[in-house]
Amino acid sequence: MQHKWWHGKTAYQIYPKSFCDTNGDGIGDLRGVISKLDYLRELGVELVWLSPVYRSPLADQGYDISDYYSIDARFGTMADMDELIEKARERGISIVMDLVVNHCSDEHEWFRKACEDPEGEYGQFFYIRDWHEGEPFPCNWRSYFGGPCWDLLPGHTDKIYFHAFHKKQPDLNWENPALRREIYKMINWWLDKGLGGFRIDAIINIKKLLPFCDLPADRDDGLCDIRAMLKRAEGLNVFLDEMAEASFRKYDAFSVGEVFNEKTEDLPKIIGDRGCFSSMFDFSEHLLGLDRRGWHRSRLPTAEEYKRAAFAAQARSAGVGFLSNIIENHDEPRGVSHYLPEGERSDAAKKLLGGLNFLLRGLPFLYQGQEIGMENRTDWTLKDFDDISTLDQYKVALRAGCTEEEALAAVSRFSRDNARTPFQWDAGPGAGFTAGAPWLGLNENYREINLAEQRGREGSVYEFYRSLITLRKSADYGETLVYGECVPYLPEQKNLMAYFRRGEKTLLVAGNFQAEAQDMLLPSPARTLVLNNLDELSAERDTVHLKPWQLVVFEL
Ligand code: TEU
Ligand code: CA
Repeated sequence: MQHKWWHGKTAYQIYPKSFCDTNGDGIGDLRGVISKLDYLRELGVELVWLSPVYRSPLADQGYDISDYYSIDARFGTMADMDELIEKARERGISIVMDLVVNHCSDEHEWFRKACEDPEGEYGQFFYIRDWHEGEPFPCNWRSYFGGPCWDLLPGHTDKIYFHAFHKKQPDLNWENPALRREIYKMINWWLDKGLGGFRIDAIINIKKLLPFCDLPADRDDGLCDIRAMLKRAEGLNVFLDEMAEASFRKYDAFSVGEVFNEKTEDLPKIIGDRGCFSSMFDFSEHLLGLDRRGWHRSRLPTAEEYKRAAFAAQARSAGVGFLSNIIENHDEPRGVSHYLPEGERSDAAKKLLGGLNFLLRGLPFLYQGQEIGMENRTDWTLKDFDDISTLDQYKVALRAGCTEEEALAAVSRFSRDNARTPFQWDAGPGAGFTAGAPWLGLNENYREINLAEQRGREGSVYEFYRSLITLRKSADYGETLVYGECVPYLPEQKNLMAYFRRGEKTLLVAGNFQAEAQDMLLPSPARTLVLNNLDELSAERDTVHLKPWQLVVFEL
């Protein structure tokens, strides 16, 4: 495998709106990110992905861009962005931005011009169709945020436009080479400013099954999940390869795709040495327990399911390329609340989950707050939520016959807002996030779970993550942890998640993923105990007595 500049790095996702507010308006901003660069360097991360800060009406928290070439005033200015890129570089940190090009905002000038002249040049930047009251839409696909993917073109009664997400996020027509050229020009403008690369948003949606057609309905609304269409759409890689050739490859830029439901045979084209992206996120664990009919029918995954999904993803990508491994992001509930059972979210269990994911082969991607073990809020009321996806799922649950309490319980478990509560810097007012009123309510446990309490405290979740990052960069084990193959060990042993990392050295990572103790037979004598999430270890000859939620790493 060709060695790349980013391979040995640990990545960190910042959701700027909830990271650090420096002007008291309750909204995190770029100056807040700049003020925390020394913190990020101390943690040891070297790739920082910023969720969108471009000009936007924030209908979908910035994933609805109205100007790709400017920074939204709520986050700061372009001068702040340039300063952030520069000061990050001085600390050995590359900034990665979010590339949201399946759609733009309905307030983007392209869309405004399309509404003025649907037959004109900019009308071709979107999917606009003639339509008359009472006629069926060109297809019965359901938006990710609920309802049909079609809405009236603003200012018209006989034209409609397509949106896979919210109606304020009109899909861009990637079949149009003029649109694609505009996108590549914008990417290169940002790369010329010194970005390290991009995270590519929702990119599987850019290739539609055309001409538009109905697919079998999967609910009583007569619509079907849009992902049923994506399975049938062919040719995505033609666009992705053209984009990579016109931009990323020219700059040796890092690119990580948000790719769901990919076909295994397509992996080499996506993340192989000649693939269109440097990496793609492994979402297989997140998809466990999810029911397409809605969050009210979805459940939390078990440890065994988690283990099998992780090992399957490792097997699929072995010898092909690098996955980016996560336990959470801005679209998911907090990992420790999702993968650890109620009542078992101790520091030991949080370190076990984080370590088992971090030490897999691939790029470790931490999400802000993961390093201090932030959890889901447990006191949501309906009016607390901001997220459009959550509010849609609440309605879906009610329509399916849930009571208001049942619907609220369902969305509280899966809401994206769980990951968007403000970062908990300290136990002071506003958790050190803001001097004002936060745009989204704090998790009240910030008095117990915050960085200030954990920094420098032996055995804290924060210090454990620092040791993981240090280990991955160490002279002794770095090569093995970055490039070594990942091979399951005793996969049949229930709730034991153990795997070898075989490179220059041989490491055995072993996690007791349950609340009961269990023994593990060593495959060969352990030369060194490299890591332990507890401050003790009981073993004799070839047997290790693992305590509940104990994670150990041996050099064999
Ligand atoms: O998400 C793409 C996406 O399809 C899934 O994350 C999921 O369907 C969505 O989160 C609804 O639950 C990306 C961004 O990560 C997400 O924040 C945006 O809302 C979405 O694209 C639209 O840009
Ligand atoms: Ca602010």
